[in-house]
Amino acid sequence: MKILAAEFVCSAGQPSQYPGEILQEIAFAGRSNVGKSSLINALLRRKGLARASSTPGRTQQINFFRINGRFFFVDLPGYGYAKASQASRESWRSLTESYLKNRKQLVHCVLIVDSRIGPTELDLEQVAWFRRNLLPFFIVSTKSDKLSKVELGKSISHTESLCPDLRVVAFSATREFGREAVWALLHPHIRMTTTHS
Ligand SMILES: Nc1nc2c(ncn2[C@@H]2O[C@H](COP(=O)(O)OP(=O)(O)O)[C@@H](O)[C@H]2O)c(=O)[nH]1
Ligand SMILES: [Mg+2]
Repeated sequence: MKILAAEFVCSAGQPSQYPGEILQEIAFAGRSNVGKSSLINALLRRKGLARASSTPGRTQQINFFRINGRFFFVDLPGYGYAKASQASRESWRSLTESYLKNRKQLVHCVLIVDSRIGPTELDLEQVAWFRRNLLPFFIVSTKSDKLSKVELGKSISHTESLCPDLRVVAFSATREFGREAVWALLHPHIRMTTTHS
């Protein structure tokens, strides 16, 4: 995928703030601080576009990025921030669940896990939730640069065993490792309306 344009469009704290345009959307979900924004930046080769914050739990809204004027990347707020209050957990749940359940133009999701840790309880709950709601998705196992080749192999097998029938892609934002593999899985879900590829 050649990225001709990638722009931040808006942050939404409620459905009325979603973009009005009808373009296909790909949503990225994962624990707070897992590396969601870094994955988005690496896929788009735009440093700092999706703010890669080192402070977990700060991104509480849904962020929309328009790519090539044709589709959106949607950065969902991260879950599992230990210091989050009950009220902010509930507001996270109602915001993200209503987006994921009701957004007609959502065509595919990406669930990001940390390759050093593997899927946590919360990640597995998210996997089950995606399945229950019939949302198509695959898993990106990020921060793979922190592991040796052997450790990474074990981590991916572990993730695959916990998440049967799901594609798991090893990724590193710092090394841009796995970037093409992620695009290869996203590509079929983005309808081509121009001749660019
Ligand atoms: N070594 C390494 N660090 C990463 C990678 N991806 C993200 N990080 C770091 O992890 C922290 C959280 O990343 P961020 O993208 O903001 O996570 P988000 O909260 O899920 O959006 C930041 O300090 C990033 O620099 C990666 O692939 N490798
Ligand atoms: Mg982020």
